[in-house]
Amino acid sequence: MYKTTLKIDGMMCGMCEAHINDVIRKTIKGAQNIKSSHTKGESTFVSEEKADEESLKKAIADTGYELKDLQIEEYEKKRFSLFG
Ligand SMILES: [Cu+2]
Repeated sequence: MYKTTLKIDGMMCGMCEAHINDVIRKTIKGAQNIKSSHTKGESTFVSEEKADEESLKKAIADTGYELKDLQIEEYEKKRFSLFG
């Protein structure tokens, strides 16, 4: 699993956050935990495969925003076991 953090220019309100969340959902297959913040100018999501920067950049630009930075880190899904 990978966690991707996007720096995005142009988000002004909750509607913008929803637009970006939609873009991520449509662009990244199986994206989970999609969250956007217009105050931070940041979106994050988790995915099985490494996110493709070029397709995200294009999809975000097509929606009227600008991808300024993209960081990917390995993400360990928390596992809970009843058997310790
Ligand atoms: Cu807005």
